[in-house]
Amino acid sequence: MSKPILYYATLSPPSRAVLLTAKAIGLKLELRPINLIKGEHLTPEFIKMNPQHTIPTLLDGDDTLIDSHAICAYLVEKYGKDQQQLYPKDLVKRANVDARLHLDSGHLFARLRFLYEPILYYGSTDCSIDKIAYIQKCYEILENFLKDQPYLCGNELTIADFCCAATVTSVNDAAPIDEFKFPKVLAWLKLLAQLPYYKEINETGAEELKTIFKDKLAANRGK
Ligand SMILES: N[C@@H](CCC(=O)N[C@@H](CS)C(=O)NCC(=O)O)C(=O)O
Repeated sequence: MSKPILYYATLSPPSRAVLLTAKAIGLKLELRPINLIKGEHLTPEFIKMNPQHTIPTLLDGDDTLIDSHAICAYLVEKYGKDQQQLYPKDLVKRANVDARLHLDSGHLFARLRFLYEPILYYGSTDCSIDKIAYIQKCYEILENFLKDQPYLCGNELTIADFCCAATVTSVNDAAPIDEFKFPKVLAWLKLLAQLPYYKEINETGAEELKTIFKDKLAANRGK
């Protein structure tokens, strides 16, 4: 059986969430890098495949899947063997994971985009305190979830941790995580960093994105 094909970029937090999930379940993917700056996601072929023109996009046989959260859930369900706890079968547990995935989609990643995209793509210089504070508001929510548990949905690692952490670690230079206000968020990131594949898959791309963001902001400001 041929491997599922992933259109992705290491700079892209949602792509990294899918890569972390694939690694956690031991699934090999055929990787096809997409350069967003060059507009490789805006070709007629790509838009035909994914009308939302986003990465990650997964091709599995004749099926096309879009959205990192949906893809992570699909991969665990279809290919995870002893790793079903990453997306639990129990309905209540699963609903909690889904809720955290929506937190990433609707709040965390949405706020990262709101800050990053105008600077990366449209020459903006707006790195204003309200955008930063808006992201840090999400850290407050994460801190509350992590109050009595090591992972976002309890004592077990789930795909919600991958999705939220890939976003947070991509924006925590512009929107720093205050160690006094958010100690649990920092402890959670440290815990995830212990995964043997985490550095290679998440950290390198996250650092690269933060550097590009800083350089672009400075260039837009004419520095
Ligand atoms: N909710 C989507 C968001 C994906 C997304 O916005 N990816 C960005 C790269 S990080 C992208 O493809 N942007 C190009 C575009 O929106 O045209 C997911 O989780 O997959």
